[in-house]
Amino acid sequence: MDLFDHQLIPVRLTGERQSQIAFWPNWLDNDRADSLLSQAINHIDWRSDVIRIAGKTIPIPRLQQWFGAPKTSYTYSNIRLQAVAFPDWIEQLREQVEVQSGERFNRALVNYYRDGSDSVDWHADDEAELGFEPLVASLSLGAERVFQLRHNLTQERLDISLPHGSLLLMGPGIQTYWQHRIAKTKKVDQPRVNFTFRYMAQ
Ligand SMILES: [Mn+2]
Repeated sequence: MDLFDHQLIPVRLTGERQSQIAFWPNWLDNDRADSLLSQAINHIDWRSDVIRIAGKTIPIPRLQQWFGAPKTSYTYSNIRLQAVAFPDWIEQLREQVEVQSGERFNRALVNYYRDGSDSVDWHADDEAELGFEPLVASLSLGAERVFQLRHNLTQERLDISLPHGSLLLMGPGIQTYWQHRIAKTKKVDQPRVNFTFRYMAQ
């Protein structure tokens, strides 16, 4: 792990206000990234959740799991996720992300995109439970997918390709002024797992 091998990508918020994305494209070496990917795919108890839109029940196009303090939960799009305690191997990863970013994280939403037909639509990680201007640290494992960002007011776009073992930290205000997605793609037939670390006060 090389603390200095990273890029700071400037991100416009509004008026004079700027934020940034910190990006470590080669954060984990290949062997560790490989072993974490297979550990995640084989040992996380993946949930297949549904959302209800206009009375219809639609499965979300990915699997997921939510880790945090036992007896806490997280709700988005009317999906209530009861927290699973951090297993040791994810706890170790959480601590490593804290050291690298200099920020605190005590929750992880983990997404499993089984192939290019899995996706997440435009959204922001802005649930009230995450507090004001939450930071989100995102570790990517497996197939490289394009992380797309779109400014809410100007429609400005920013695309970042996320390689196996990369770490990306979205700075303050980005969830307020931007949305992000992982679009479906026919070019990918391999799985991707994404650990997104967050902080919640309770
Ligand atoms: Mn998100």
